[in-house]
Amino acid sequence: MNQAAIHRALQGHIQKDPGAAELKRLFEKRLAANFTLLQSLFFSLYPESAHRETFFRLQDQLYSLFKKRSRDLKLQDLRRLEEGNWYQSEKWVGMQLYVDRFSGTLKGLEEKLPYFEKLGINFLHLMPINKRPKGPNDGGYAVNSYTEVDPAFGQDRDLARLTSSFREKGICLMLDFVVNHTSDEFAWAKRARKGDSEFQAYYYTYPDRSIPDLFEESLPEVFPETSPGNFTYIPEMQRWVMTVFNTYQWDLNYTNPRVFLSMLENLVELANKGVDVVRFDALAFLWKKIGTDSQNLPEAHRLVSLFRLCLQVVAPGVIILAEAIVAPHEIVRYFGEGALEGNECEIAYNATFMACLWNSVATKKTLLLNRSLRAMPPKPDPCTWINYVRCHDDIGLGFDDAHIAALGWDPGLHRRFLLDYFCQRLDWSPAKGAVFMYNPLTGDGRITGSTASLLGLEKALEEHNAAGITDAISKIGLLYGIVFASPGIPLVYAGDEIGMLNDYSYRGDPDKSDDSRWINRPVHDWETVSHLEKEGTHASEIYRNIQKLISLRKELPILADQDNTRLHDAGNEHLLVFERGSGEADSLLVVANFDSSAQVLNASWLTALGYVKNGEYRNLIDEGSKGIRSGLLELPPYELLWLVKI
Ligand code: OTU
Repeated sequence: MNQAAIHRALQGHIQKDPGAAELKRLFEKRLAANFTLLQSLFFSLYPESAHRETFFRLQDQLYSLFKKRSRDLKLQDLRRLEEGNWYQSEKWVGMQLYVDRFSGTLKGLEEKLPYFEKLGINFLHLMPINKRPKGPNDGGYAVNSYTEVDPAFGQDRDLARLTSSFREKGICLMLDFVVNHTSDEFAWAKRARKGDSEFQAYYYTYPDRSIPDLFEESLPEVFPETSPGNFTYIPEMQRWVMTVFNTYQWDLNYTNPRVFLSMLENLVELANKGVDVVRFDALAFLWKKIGTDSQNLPEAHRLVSLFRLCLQVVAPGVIILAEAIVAPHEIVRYFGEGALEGNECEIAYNATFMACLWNSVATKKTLLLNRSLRAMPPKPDPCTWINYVRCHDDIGLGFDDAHIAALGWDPGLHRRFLLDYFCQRLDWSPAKGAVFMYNPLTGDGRITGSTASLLGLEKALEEHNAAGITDAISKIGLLYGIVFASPGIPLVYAGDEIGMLNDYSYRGDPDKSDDSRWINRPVHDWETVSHLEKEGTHASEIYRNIQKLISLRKELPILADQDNTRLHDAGNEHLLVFERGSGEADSLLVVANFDSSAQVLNASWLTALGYVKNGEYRNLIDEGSKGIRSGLLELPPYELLWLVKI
C-alpha cells in the first residue's frame, strides 16, 4: 500500500460540505501518516545532527502552504483521494503544446477550448509559461521565476481564470516544474553574482577548477555541440558554476536544505494555482556526486520522494510526472522502490517504448520493440505511463545495448543506421529528420523532426508521390493507434493531429538556430484547421483518424491502466500484437503491421483467442466484419487493427 492509499483509508468517507476545521483535521492526518517517512528521507539527505531545526521549519512550512490553498482545490483533493488512481482512467487523452505557438496567449488558449473538445483532448501539457530571459532560454526551460507568468503569455490572473475554467470542464492541466536549474537571471543567481555567499551556496559554485575538474572526469555532456563542459565561469563573481544543460541554466545545489525548502514553496505555489500534474523536468540530474555520472543517484530518488510526500500532505490531488529520459530499467525506478514504492512519481514518460516505436518504423520489424517490452520491469500498481509518439525534444536512441546485440545487430552500427535512416543520409528513406547534438567523439547523436516528416509525409508531398502520402498517413495512424491503446495517458503532440511538417524557420532566429529541436515546435496551422471539413486532404484524413481513435479509446474501459496488458508472440517479425484485458468478452486485441508489404496472421490462432468466429472478425477502426481468406487474415502495409470479440 502506498501513502496515497493510506491517506484514502484514513480519510474515510468525506463529509458533505466539510468546513475549514475538518479540512485542517484531514491535513493533520496526512501529515501524521507521512511524518516518519518525511523525517527519514529528510535526515538521510540532511543529517539530523546539523539540520534538526530545519526539519521542524519544514513541518511549519507545510501548514502555511496548506493554508494558502483554495477551498475549491482542497475539496478537489479530497474527491481525488477518494476516487483513487484517477489518472489511470481510459478517459484521459492529452495534448502537449507551446502556448505562444499554438494560441499566442493564455487568453487565446481559452478560445481554443472547442478545438480540444472536438478532438477529444481533456489533458493539456502547456510548455513553460513562466518569466524567462529575453535571449536564448531553452523554450522557457530557463526560468526567471517559478510563479509568475511571462508577460508574453499574459497575466497571472489569466492563468487563474484558465485553471478554473479547466476545472469546470474537467480538463486536467500539466505544467512544468524546472526543478534542476534556474536561469542565470533568477533572483538567487543575481544575488550570487553580486557576491552573496548565501546565494552562491544555492548553486554549485567554485573559486577555481579543482572541484569542477574532478566532476568533469565522470559527468557526461547533455548538449555537447552547443554547451560543452558542465561548468561556466562567471567573471562577476569570479567563480565557476555548474551548468549541466546550457551555460545560462545554473544547476541548483540540493545538498543545501534551504534550496529544498525554497523549491518546495515554489512547487506548492504552482500546485495552488490549480495545476493537476506537475512535470518534474530533468529530475534524473537532481543530485551530483564527484566520481559518478550524477544521474539517477539514490539521493535524487529520495529527494523526489521527499517533494512527493510533502506535496501529498498539502495537496493530495496533485500528482507528479517524471521526466526521466534514461535507460529503461532506470525509468521505472522513478515510481519508487522498496519502502518508497508508489511514493515517488505517479507518472513517467514511456521513453523506451517511444524510441522502440521509431526503431520499428526504420527497421520495419518489431523485434527490439517486443524484446524491450518483455524486459520492462513491472511498475507499481498506483503508477502509470505517458505514452507518446513525439514531444518537443529529440528522440534519444536509449535502447539497451544488450537487446540490440541479442538480435545479432551491432549496437553502434545500429544506432548509426537509425540516424542515417531518419536524418536524410539514405536516398531510399522516406524520412526527413535532422540530427540533434551530434558528438563526433562518441559518434552519438539524437534525432529530431515532426512526426509527419519523420514518417515520410514531407518528402512524399515534395515528390508528389501519392503512394508515399498514403503510407505516411497510415504510419501516423499506426503509431498513434498503438499509443492510444497502450496502458497510460496518451499525449498528442500539437500539430501531429493535422500532420504538420518540419518548421525550418528557427534557422533564421539567432536565439534558436543552434538547437535543431525547434524543427518540431511549429506555429499551429489554423489555416489548415479551418479546412478540415474538406474531404480528401492529407490533413483531414490524419485528423479524422486521430479523432476516431480518441473517441474509440474513451469508450473502452478495458483501456484503463489496470495491469491488464498481454504481449503476444505473433510469430511474425513485422507485427506487434498485444491484448488489453484478460481475455474477457470486452478485451481488445491490437495488431500492427510495421512492414511496407502486406503480412498475414493465422486465423486459427485468432479464433482460439476469440477474435475470429466463423471466418469473421470485427475491427473497431475500420468498422464491419471482414472475411478471412484461406485461413489467413491479411494486413495491408502499415495496417492497424483494434479487434474486439464477436
Ligand atoms: C528536459 O529534457 C526538457 O524536456 C528539455 O526541453 C530541456 O532542454 C531540458 O530538460 C533542460 O531543462 O536533455 O534533450 O535525460 O534528456 O531531462 C532533452 C533527460 C534533455 C534529459 C531531459 C532533458
